[in-house]
Amino acid sequence: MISRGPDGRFVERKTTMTTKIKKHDIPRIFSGIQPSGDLHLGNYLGAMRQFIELQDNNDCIYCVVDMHAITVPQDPEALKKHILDLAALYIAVGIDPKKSILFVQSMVPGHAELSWILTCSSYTGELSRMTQFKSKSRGEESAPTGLFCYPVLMAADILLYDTDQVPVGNDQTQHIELTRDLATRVNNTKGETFIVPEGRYLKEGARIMALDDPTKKMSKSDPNIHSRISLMDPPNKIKKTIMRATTDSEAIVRFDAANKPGISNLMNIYSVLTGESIADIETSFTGKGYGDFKKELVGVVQESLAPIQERFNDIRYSDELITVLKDGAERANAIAVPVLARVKERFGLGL
Ligand code: ATP
Ligand code: LTN
Repeated sequence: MISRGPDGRFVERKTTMTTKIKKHDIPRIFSGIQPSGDLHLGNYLGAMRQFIELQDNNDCIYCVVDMHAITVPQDPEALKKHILDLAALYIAVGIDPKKSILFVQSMVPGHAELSWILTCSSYTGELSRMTQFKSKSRGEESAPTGLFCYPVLMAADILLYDTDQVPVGNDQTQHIELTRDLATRVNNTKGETFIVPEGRYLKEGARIMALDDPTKKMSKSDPNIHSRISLMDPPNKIKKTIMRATTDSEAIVRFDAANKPGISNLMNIYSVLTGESIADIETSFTGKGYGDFKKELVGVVQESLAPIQERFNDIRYSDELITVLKDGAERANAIAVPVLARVKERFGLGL
């Protein structure tokens, strides 16, 4: 039955569909990262470390979201390389394919199918309010439709697996809210169809800032390579980037994110990688200058990244990586197919 809702929009009132969706005994986690270039310390400390911790007590699904990557122009060969690089890095940092499902988005057709169905439940108004879309399309009269629909594809990724929780950075809050809105809207109009997922936001301390300018976040798209430390950076690049990192003129190793953002960011990185508290770091560097602290940090970062790089080199060109991704796609597909069948049934699609 179709009638107007309180806001004047046409809404379809709930029909007779009442099947309950079974709650999971173990929370299901889904997250994705775009294969859009070298991953950096921010991605690792902010997002991937949480993915690894979650593996032990949850049912985790991690994805290389290659279809999101083509919302901006991509060279096909470079994209293929970045997909395999990212998959190998997931494993190198500690995602265990025996514990978690690791797969490439475009290998499971349900993402694109569900994305279209959700597109038909979304409004241009809500999509044009997305800040990521606004910033990526700024100044252009006509923006790529893929960029506009990006958050609907992200909602499809999440809802396709009956996901309970989505670990992401705070920059993704609006996309998670849209996902929840779309799920609730479909549930209200078609009967219970989706689990409404929760965002699981990374702690504030997990935000790593750019090393050349600590007022902006470390980012893979920054043109200055000394703004970030990539996970595959060689030891000399790590040294160069840290030694030239922007600090202040006080030269006292003290944490004060508002007034001393540069040194505070470096102390944060040191603390997360070593497990030492900020207070202990301040104590052990009392009377020492920034040069001493930076030299220590160079060693800490080099030692932390060496095993990741070694594991990456072992797996990146191996048959094992391909086997893991094929197996991951099969396991993901086995979860996605019945969810998509449920959605199609609710929408009256097919026979
Ligand atoms: P871009 O700079 O091209 O937008 P990005 O480096 O921000 O990319 P994404 O692929 O958008 O990386 O993000 C992957 C994950 O890493 C997300 O969960 C995001 O919140 C997290 N992340 C990205 N940058 C940082 C950072 N500087 N500190 C902490 N977490 C981060
Ligand atoms: N938009 C996210 C990447 C992403 C994602 C997802 C994250 C695509 N699909 C599903 C969590 C769940 C980003 O830019 N970080």
